[in-house]
Amino acid sequence: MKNEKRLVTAALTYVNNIPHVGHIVGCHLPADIFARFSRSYGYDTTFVGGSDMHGTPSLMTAQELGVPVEVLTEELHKVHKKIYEKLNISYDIYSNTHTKIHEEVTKDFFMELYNNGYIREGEIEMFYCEHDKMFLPDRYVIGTCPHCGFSEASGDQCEKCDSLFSPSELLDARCKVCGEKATLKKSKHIFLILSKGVEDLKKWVESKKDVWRSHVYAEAKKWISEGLKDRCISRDITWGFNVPLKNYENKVFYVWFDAPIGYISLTKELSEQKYKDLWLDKSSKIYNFVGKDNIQFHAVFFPTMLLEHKKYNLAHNVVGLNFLNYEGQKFSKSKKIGVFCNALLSDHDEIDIDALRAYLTTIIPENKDTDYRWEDYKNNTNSELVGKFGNLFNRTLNMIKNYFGGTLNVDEKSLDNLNEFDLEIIDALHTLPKAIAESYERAELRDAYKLIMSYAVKANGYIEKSAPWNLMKEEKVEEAQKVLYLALNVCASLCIVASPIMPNKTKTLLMEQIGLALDPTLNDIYHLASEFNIKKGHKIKNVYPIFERVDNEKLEKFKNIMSEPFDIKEYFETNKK
Ligand code: B3M
Ligand code: ZN
Repeated sequence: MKNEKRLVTAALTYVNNIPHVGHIVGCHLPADIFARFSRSYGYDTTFVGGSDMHGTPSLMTAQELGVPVEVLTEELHKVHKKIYEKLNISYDIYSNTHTKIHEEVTKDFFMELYNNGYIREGEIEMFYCEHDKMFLPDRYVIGTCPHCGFSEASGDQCEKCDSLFSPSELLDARCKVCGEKATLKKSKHIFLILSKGVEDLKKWVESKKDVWRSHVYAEAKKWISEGLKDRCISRDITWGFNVPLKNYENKVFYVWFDAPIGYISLTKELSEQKYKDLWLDKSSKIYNFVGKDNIQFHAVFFPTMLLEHKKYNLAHNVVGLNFLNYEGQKFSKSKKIGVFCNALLSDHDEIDIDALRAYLTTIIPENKDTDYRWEDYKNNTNSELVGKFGNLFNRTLNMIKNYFGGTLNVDEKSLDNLNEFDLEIIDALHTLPKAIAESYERAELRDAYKLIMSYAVKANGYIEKSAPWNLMKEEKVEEAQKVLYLALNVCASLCIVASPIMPNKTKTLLMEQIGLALDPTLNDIYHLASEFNIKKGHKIKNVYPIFERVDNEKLEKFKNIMSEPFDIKEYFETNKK
């Protein structure tokens, strides 16, 4: 085991709907692959996640559906949890931000900031609805756009002409809930003073220049150079944690104040010891995986909160991702454009989770926006997973079965007469797992996948060049055994290095087909990927193709079940009955 204790976090997803594939590749999957790799590499790894329960969008959705917001978020939280389980996201805890423990941690965190002088009061002007007796967050206000005259513009932006404006410019403002006139009214709020922590923040960001991806570093620098204005951290809504200050009892914390503190609470909910080891002990390392629109909060806003609070560790790496598009377009629920995850809630034969994970890995938007394309899903399955990866296992195991009744009577020590092809593949076994580990370690998961496939291609090439079928014809039985022995070792090695991406298939291959009593998802196992794991007299178990080809008909079926957006209204109507 390595000494380093690692905390891996994936952004806490809002639960006003269910996730689509963009959320999966935008943080849950890369975080999971990284966490799985970290465990396998011997880091003492903890992976936390949860639902972000608070915020205006959930409250609005609940009101639109006529469901209490507690019920809406709790139900959708369960749905989210099931989907991530189905996708094999290996959270050590998947909880949520509406818990007792999170309320305590948030309030303590706030009081510490307050007592240290980082909180000030201030007044802002907001729309108010006399009828509903409530202040209206931007999304609750509609009116006429001051630029194009569109009559359904919302709070601070117009969907029609794309302009942004300050809410006071909106003409004929109305309350979205009841349609009555909305008027501007002053309201007292609390602000987090960001400027006091800015020098420490600058130093911290500078220290990340070579650690973070360049677009994350650049975004942090941009926010800092624009000057950090104090942030309003209270809201006049009824959903969230109440601000524990006199005269603020009716206000709640801004969702982005409590949500990132959620990482701390989730760790604490998992175990008190882990909370101490990961948040208080300076030697731990935290990795935040976050979508594009969350970068500023993880690289600027939350770190400033932590710096001002002083007690907790800051992230070592903020792994910021970009956006995923769908066949060249933006995901859109209303237009049914995209790949939604509700189909994962029921069993469908068409869905092969590891084939999906593998394809999604190829489109993780690491350095730029990427595109989900069904044709690419099909090609990846057929040419990479079936044609390269699966084929290597299938032919190797089949030849061992057919030529030697499934048993190999050689081992590493009895190898002699190694030719240049043998030496080349042995060299690959010694070096490629290391190169793959380096890609994983940098969270460059697409590269890790590419290297894995090139490793399989190399092994296939080795078999082609060595042609055991000819050796058998020429009665060079020992040589044929040697070739298949080396190939089988590479197969075992591939199971270990590919396990973070395809945990199910690689486990089946290693344990049920190759027949080694070795679970590739175990902790601290990665070093075995560069070793000869097959012993003399080894008997393989079963042989069958591990991936299935996707033809157009199957693709069409899969596409249809995955393109059906989740009907939240129907879901709650059926669930109420
Ligand atoms: N809930 C935004 C989102 O779901 C927000 C992330 C919180 S991370 C602490 O994309
Ligand atoms: Zn109203």
